[in-house]
Amino acid sequence: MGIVNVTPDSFADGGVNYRPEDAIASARRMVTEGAAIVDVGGESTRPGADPVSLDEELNRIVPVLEGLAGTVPVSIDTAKAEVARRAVELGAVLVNDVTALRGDPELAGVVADSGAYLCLMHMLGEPRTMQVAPRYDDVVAEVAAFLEERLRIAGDAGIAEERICLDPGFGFGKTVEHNFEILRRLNEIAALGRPVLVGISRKRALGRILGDPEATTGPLSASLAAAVAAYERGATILRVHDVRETVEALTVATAVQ
Ligand code: 9MG
Repeated sequence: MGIVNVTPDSFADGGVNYRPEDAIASARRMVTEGAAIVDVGGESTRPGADPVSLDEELNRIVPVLEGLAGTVPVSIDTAKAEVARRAVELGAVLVNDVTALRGDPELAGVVADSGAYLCLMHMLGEPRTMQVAPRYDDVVAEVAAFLEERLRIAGDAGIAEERICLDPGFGFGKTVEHNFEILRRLNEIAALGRPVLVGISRKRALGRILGDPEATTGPLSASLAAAVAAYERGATILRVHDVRETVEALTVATAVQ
């Protein structure tokens, strides 16, 4: 899954896809590099980010989806039902909801009615405050229990389980140690029986494990190591900025397996 942030304020990619023509070109390039799907988002979810209005989010993503015109498999990264509805009309096939259906009460209905796929992600708190002293007794057990519960709630809302993937939410209300504990024990998330999506590409935990306590991003080398580690522990979808390099790393990891 290639990442196309249509935002001016992403730490990880410096807002390179803020202009629609750049976002469209990036999405097309990612698919030629081996992405099965591109995740288009108009609202930053980085730690400390402020929410954006519905109009602003639509203004950012609609021209991109119109420009792609269904030529590329698209995931829409949104927690807003109206954005998801518009995106699905414009050809999006997956709704990537970092709130796991806790943000907008209408979103489950949009997903159920459209037959889109859905990603349910774990987050402790909300982006503005989530990195303020996150605490768990057993982070993996708690994330797994949360995802199981959200899977049940999505099913109750009429979304077929076969269309849902689960995501432990690297960096969303987790310390560096929490993130690495989840990565080490990712097989426990895979044991829930749904495909596991991992988004750790360029995240700050990677920069911090390399020795910079103030890092806000991580380098490509660390992102590739994390992608391979996740793949080896059962991840099936990797949400990444660097598609070509990740496909190459995973090709080698697959050959080893
Ligand atoms: C939008 N977004 C940013 N990070 C993410 C992650 O780790 N997973 C998912 N599903 N979405 C993410």
